Amino acid sequence: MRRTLRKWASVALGFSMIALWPLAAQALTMHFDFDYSYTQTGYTSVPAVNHIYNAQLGYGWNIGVEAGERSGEFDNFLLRDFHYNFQDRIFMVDLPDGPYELTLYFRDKSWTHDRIQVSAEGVLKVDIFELPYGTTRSEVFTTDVADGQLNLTFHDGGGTDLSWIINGMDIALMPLPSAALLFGTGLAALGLWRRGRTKA
Ligand SMILES: [Ca+2]
Ligand SMILES: [Ca+2]
Ligand SMILES: [Ca+2]
Repeated sequence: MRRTLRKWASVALGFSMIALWPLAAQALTMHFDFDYSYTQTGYTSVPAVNHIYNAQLGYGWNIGVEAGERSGEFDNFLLRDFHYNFQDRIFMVDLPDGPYELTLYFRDKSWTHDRIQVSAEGVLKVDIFELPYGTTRSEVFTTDVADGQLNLTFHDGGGTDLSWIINGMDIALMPLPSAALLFGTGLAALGLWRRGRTKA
């Protein structure tokens, strides 16, 4: 009786873990292109207009922003255009809680920006003293989401130019020990089940 119970518990655990693992492995990355016009392949467009957050979409700005584009950079749809504003704006993305690695891309072919600051979940993560025109900068940092939503505040901290900019962003859920654990637990449970079957 005990063996039967253990057998079926193992079966249930094994299959639920195996079923859960691919879900845990899915949707671990998101890519946003803050567009004026053209969108980089593999990226989700945050368009020049109609880019306000709504729960159905699951991402967007809290308030409208400006969008800009520089001609002559048609080779790279991510870096040729950008969003910017003179006041603080928050970009929000609904995400499962967890640790995330973010990569933010900054470039303006024609205009130098300075003191671009980005906070994630209220913590300052990016502080670019100067972004000379024609240069590309990528900033990588980690943040923990614990409330179901990533909140990125873009701020210009002064200097000569008074607007922050953002061209693109990659979001990746950091490698989850739990994903490997789930898989391992699933395999172990299946092993137990097979052993139980052999004995029965
Ligand atoms: Ca673009
Ligand atoms: Ca500035
Ligand atoms: Ca949050």
